[in-house]
Amino acid sequence: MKKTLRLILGDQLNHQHSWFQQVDENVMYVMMEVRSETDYVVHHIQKAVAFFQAMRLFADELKHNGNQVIYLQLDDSENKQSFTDNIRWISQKYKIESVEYQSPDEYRVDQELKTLSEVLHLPVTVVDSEHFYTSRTEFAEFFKGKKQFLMESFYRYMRKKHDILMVDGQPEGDKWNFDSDNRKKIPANHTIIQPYLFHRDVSDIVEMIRGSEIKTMGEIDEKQFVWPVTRKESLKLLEFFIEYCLPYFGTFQDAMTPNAWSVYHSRISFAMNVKLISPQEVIDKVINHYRQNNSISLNQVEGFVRQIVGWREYMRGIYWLQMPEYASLNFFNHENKLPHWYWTGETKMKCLSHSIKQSLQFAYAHHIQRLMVTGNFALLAGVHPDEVDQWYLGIYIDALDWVEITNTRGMSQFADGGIVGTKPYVSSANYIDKMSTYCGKCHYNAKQKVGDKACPFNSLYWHFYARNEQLLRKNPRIGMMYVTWDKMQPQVKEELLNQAEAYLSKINEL
Ligand code: FAD
Ligand code: DLZ
Repeated sequence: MKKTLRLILGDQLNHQHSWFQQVDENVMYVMMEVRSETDYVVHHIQKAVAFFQAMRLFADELKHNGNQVIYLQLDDSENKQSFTDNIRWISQKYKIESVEYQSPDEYRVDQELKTLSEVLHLPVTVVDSEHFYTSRTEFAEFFKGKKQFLMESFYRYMRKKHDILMVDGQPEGDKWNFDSDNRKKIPANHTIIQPYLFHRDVSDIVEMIRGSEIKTMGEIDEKQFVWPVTRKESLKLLEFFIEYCLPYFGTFQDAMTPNAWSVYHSRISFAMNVKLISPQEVIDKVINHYRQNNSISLNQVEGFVRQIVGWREYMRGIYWLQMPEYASLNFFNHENKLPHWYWTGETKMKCLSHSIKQSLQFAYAHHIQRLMVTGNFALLAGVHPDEVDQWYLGIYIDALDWVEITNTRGMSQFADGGIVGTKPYVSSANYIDKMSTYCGKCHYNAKQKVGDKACPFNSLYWHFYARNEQLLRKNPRIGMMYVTWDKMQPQVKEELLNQAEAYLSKINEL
């Protein structure tokens, strides 16, 4: 029998993959911790640790089940520090006759692995990762011939195709979207549940990373690592979410408060992105629970289903349709640097200081903090999308190019000029004040537009529209903003623009 080498990437920890359904003595698995993956961006220390810890435990389980596994640790003397270089020497050493790998999720790695056959002079087979609802090309087929990639039409197609929350071909509750019941601020007397955390000792991995002098950002409590790194832990976190957070998920989906870092969000993105759990089993469990518990309202469940069946699959579709060009789009030609305080949280703006500090502490911020606080500010401040991408790709536990870049460059920075969204997600302080309890505790005044205490979001908001008028005025979803702008007295406009310019000139001191 031919000896086959199968590569498992760090985000392919899928126990249910057909590869693992039986042990084959002619198959050797390889997993590797490599500098090519630790160094392509400055990762949060918790992100690097989570990947290595989850990979090691996955390899242990494969071995325990009787599989042959080569696991290269980062500090292994044989480690050549790249996928290709390691596969080359392993193939020679073990007289490998064919190589197999699962379709990678990242374009960069996909390109590298496509050259394997040529480099190794061996037959190489690519198989599906058996994780997503959609294939890489299904999105392109669905939107073929259409001018716009509307998430809503894709989402409805997915709901129908997979019969999710459907009754006789119609959406359950007779509506596709329950956003009008959602988007509530946290009431003053409401106590949010504490997040469910794990307490794993990961000090050996932290020591290895520090010893290898890999550049990282953020903090870690190495004796009590809080993220799930096994399938069992991932399922436990999901159960916790379903039991305690799902009943409020939709209602407080957009709410922000300095008193809670994840509100009622699931925090399962890392577990799903590394494939310890699948989107289908998450959705099945959520819907089963909803069916068995009359107390959970449809708006909570639909809001959650939309994120996974809609947004997550949609972003993957956009990625594979638009890469590699997508990675260099810069619709507004923004050129500025990210303020220094994106790496410390040391700013007087409470919303940014809290969102950034919690990101450094937990490698996590929820969607609205990412979109309407850090993303919103970077866009208003005219930061180059490359800078913004690097920051998001590094700092979050769940950050992988396919879902980071589409959310950051696309949804958040509108650098794609409207491929993902129909208009930029920007707001003045008004939105942040409406959805959060940040502004009451802030140095700046959310209601003030000019003056020392004026919230920077207010003048930067108008500066953004004014400087991008040529690009945005004709957008039918934005037109009203220019009606308001046109009605302002010239002196008011000038004051706003001067205020914004002053803030931009001392952005590191805000
Ligand atoms: P929940 O709010 O509980 O949602 C459940 C799940 O839905 C998430 O786990 C996630 O898998 C999925 N989901 C929700 N929103 C999105 C979305 N917009 N796109 C894709 N999937 C979604 N998500 C990542 O997984 N990796 C990233 O690198 C990433 N970068 C982002 C950058 C920016 C600027 C923005 C605005 C969003 C980004 N997101 C990213 C999407 C989203 O913010 C995270 O998926 C979510 O915050 C993860 O936390 P959670 O598991 O508690 O999510
Ligand atoms: C994020 C990450 C890191 C930090 N390190 C590794 C690694 O050493 N080995 C590995 O296989 N994967 C790692 N990953 C996740 C990869 O970036 C991800 O598996 C690939 O990009 C595939 O899309």
